[in-house]
Parts: sequence; structure tokens; C-alpha cells
Amino acid sequence: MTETTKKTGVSRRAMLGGSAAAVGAGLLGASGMVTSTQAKVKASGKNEVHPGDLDEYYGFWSGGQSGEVRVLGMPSMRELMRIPVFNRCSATGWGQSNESIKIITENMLPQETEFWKDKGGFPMNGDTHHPHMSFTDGKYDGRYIFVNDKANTRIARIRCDIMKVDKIISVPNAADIHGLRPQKFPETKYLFANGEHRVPLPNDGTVLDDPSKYHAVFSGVDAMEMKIAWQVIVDGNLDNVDADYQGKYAVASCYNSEEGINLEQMTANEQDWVVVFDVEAIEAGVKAGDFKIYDGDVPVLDGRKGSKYTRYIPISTSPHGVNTCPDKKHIMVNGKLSPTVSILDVTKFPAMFKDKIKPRDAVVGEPELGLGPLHTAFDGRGNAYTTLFLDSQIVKWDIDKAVKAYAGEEVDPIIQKLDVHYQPGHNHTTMGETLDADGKWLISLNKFSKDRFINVGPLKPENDQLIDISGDVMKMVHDGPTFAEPHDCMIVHRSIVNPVNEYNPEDIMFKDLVEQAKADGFPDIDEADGIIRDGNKVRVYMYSAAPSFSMEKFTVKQGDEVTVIITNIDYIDDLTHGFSISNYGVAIEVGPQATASVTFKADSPGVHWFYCNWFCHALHMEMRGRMLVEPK
Ligand code: K7E
Ligand code: CUA
Repeated sequence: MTETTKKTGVSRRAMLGGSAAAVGAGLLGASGMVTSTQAKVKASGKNEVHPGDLDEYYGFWSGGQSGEVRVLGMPSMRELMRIPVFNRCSATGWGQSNESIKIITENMLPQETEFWKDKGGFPMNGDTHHPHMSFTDGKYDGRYIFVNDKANTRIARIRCDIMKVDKIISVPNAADIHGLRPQKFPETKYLFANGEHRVPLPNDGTVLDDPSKYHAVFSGVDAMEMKIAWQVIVDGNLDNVDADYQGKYAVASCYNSEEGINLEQMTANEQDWVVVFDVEAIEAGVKAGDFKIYDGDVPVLDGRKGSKYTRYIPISTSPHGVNTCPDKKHIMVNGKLSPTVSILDVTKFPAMFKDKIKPRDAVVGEPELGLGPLHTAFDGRGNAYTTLFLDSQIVKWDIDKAVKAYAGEEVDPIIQKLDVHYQPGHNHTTMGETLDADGKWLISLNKFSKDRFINVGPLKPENDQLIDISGDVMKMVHDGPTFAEPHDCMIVHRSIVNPVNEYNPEDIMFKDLVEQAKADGFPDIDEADGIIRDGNKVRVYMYSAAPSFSMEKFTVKQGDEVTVIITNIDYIDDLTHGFSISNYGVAIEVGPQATASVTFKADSPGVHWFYCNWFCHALHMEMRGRMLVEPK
């Protein structure tokens, strides 16, 4: 018996199940509730990926407050890689190598650069929620993954060929980017990004308690340029967002139509809404000059109620996830505080924008599913899978029947409820947010693991559960612990993602270093080996081939600003070197055929060993050299 069960006499697990069922029965009454069909069917074993075999899918997981993105193999659920994004990574040197610092800082707003000047230069944390791949014709195209940073109002882009971040931008005027989705059709021209929190616009410190000056700002980001194209002010705040398959609209949920600034005010109304954005109308508004400029030289349009750029569809209070169905027609808005999911019909949007129908007429279904619906996924066969946070369940339901029931037919859309462990937020199906939804696997990202793993102390991992949805009945097949609330993930077939094995030395990412080497008298960076002194700035060039650096030792003076530039000339797959200097806090990754650099102040005199920090050879331990720092 654990301490908890001793004190209360009831395990948390029993309490959770009991209370949820009781409240559920009360709220839902006799209708709509089916018995929980916890699959007793023996697991299929289809999720086993034997040693030497490869997974069928890539899963890209956000890393929540860890600020990173993780790559998992599916269905094995093995963690394959971590991609540092907004965090400082001591293994790869992300946040320390000059190349990563450039990516992190080059698109900071001027006031941010000023603010971070004495604080390490940039924020080293982030809060990633929503990783999404770029689209072409409603399908994943394998080019980029985009992810938000709620903590510091940023958006990052990951190149899928090398699985590294190539752009990070700060979003002006908006506060705390939460919902993020790429346009699906004809291709990802825009990313739609929700500034979740309302802040005074301009937020210059002169306003605190005048809510009329607070605004939430929706951004359209040019996804290829990674530049803010336009922004739209809305009423209420902004939570999640998705785009339609026609490429014309974005739909964002709002959980604070009251425009309150504390919890009581924010949940006072019975109804909130989703905001529908008309992308073509917004583009025309930008062309016509119907905007203001606040910060960041970005056109900001007014999309508050009555605007031609938006429509507000009333939804019961605090809707959360917005999920577009691969039937190209329906968009699900998950009720959160309401036990319902509201089904929007995008084919009604043109009439809604022409005011021929009321916004609420775009709702064509509203099934009662259970308590705390947060997010919905799809199998491409007409079924939807919704997470029920409070009930700790996934509910599988029939979209067509839900629409018919709303129109008055006596049909029950609910097919099955499956217990998950515990309290799911997002869920995701294989390829489910694209036209290629294949209905094989479902992931439930549960916020609590409680008793599902051996105890690791008060801080427990989350629990990502893998569910086989290929048959008529959902079957739970795997529990997978994860660290630091991933929130969300996306799952893509491995045929679409084609990463390289070595870097291309001609890649744009090395251009600055190659140019600098040329200027320093090294026409071929592969052979650059030597020291360039430029006042107290010293550039040390070396190349590396397992198991040695081209330079066995180098000497600098105390107080020098030293930049070490290393090219890994090894041509072999999986042969990453690193460069670490003992007692200097320096460690960076140097991938095969890559050039990387790091700059530090040589303020501690003496002999310091530098060594390779990525296992590369039987003589990896011997891959080292000495830096002598002469005293002043
Ligand atoms: Cu539902 Cu940030 Cu996508 Cu968490 S959000 S669950
Ligand atoms: Cu090079 Cu280890």
C-alpha cells in the first residue's frame, strides 16, 4: 500500500474512475452513454518491431517545457532522436555553437535583443506544443516541421533533411504563441499562429487594467520566408487553430469571450466561440492598405466582430482543440468544459461570410461524447476519436451519424469508449491530419502516468499509449513514458521523410564559415588548419578525421576571444565528431561533412585538453589535443 492509499483508503486510480463515471452519468443522463468497452482482446503484437527491423512511421513529439522536439519510431515507440529547438542542448552544442546562436538570435525583435543582452543573449527555454509538417495538396511533403514556443512567443522551423532547426522567429504584437497549423492546400504558404494571451497593443507599459486595450493577435506567417505576412486582431483570446483543405480559411478556438483577466471572469459566459478567418479577404485587406502598423513593421488588420475578415461562431464555453477532418468538409471543435464536440461544415463558410446564414448555422453536429473533450483524430474511414480528459477515455464515434443525430434522426454516433491512463490531452492517428489518413494507429498523449511505471519519485513521466485502430475495436497495445508534457505530436509515414546521412558541404548553413575561411587564406575549408590572429580575436581552424584532430595543440593568450572552426572530413555514415574543451564549458557536435564553430573567452590560463565528445572510433578517447592559454 502506498502512502496515498493509506491516508485516504482509496487509491487515486479508483477515485478517478469512480468520480468521472459519477459526474459523467449525472451530466449526460441516460442518453448517449455507452458502456466502456475496455478492449479485452489480446494485443495483436503488430506493434512489435524486432531487433534489426525498422519502424513504419516517424512520430514527431513536442517536448513541452523542455523546449525540444523528439523523434520517435512508430509503432515501436522508441525514442530515436531529440532535436533541440528553444533549449540549450549540451550534447549537440545547440545554443552554444555560433551557427545555432545565429539561428536563435537573428530574428529576435530589437527590444528582445536589448532585453537579453545581459542575460545570456537569448532565452534558453521554450514551451513547444504543436509540431506540424509542411503540406502540399493536403498531404505531408516531408520538407519542414514547424513548432511553436508559447513561453517566448516564437515559431521555429526544422529542416527534415538534416533534422535541425534552420529558422526561429519572434512574433511581434502577439503574446505567447499557442495554436499553430500550416495551411494544407495548395501548399503551406502560411502558418497560422495564435497569440493566446491578450495584451495591450501597443504593450508599452502604460496600460494594466483597461481590458478594452487588451487584444489577442492572430498571425499569418510566410512559411517559406519565415516572416510575419500579416496579423489580425480578434475579440476574446485564441487557443487552438486548424486550416481547411480548400486553403481558404483558418479556424481558431477562443476560451475567453468575456475578455476577463482572471479565472472567474474568463469562465463567466455560457458561450465562447471559434473565429473563422477568410484568408483571401485578409490578403485583399493588406493590399488595400486596411491595416495599422504597431511593432515589427507588420500589417495588423482589425478582425473584431463585424469585420469582413472574420466570423464568430458561438460554441459552448471554453472550446479547445480544433481538428480538420480528412473528408475535406468537417472541422471538429472540442468542447473541453462542455461534453460535446461541435462539427463545423466548411462548405457553409462562403454563405456565412456573405451573411446569407448565421454563423451558428455552420454547425452541423454536436454529439455529447463524455467529459472534457480536448482533441479529435481521424482514421479516414468516417470515424473520429476524441480524448476525454476528465473521463480518462478515448471515444470513437461515427461522424456521419453525429450529423444525422443533430438533424433529428434517432442514431447513436458513439461506437466505443476505451479507458486510457490517465487524462489524455492530444491524440493523433497515423497520417490523420492529412488526406492520407490511414487509420492504423492512434496515440493517446496522457498527462498522468501515476501507477503505470515503476516509481521514479514525485515527478512522474507522462504516458503515451499506442492504440491499434485498424480493426472495428480499439485495442491498447503499448504504454510509453515521456518526459515534460509533450502536448502534441504528428505521425508521418517513413516514405515521406528522407533525411540525409551526411551534410552537404555546399549547404547554405556553412556559407559564412566557408567565406570566413577563404578570407583567412584557406580556399578549401576541408584543409583549413592554422591560427589567424586579428587583434585579440583568434580563429583556430582544424579539421577532424577519426581518430584525430588535424591540430595537436594550439596557443592563445589570456583574454583572447577564441573561435575554433572545425570541419569533419569523414565521409562515413554515423561518424559524428565533437569538440569539447575541459573546464571551459565548451562542447559542440560536428556532423559528417559539416563545419561548426564555437567562440569563447580564453580567460583561464593553463593547459586545457580539448577532446572529441561523440564516440567515433576505437581510439575515440585518444582523439584530443591541448590548448595552452598563456597568462597576460
Ligand atoms: Cu491541448 Cu497546448 Cu494543444 Cu496541451 S494544447 S493538451
Ligand atoms: Cu571523434 Cu570521437
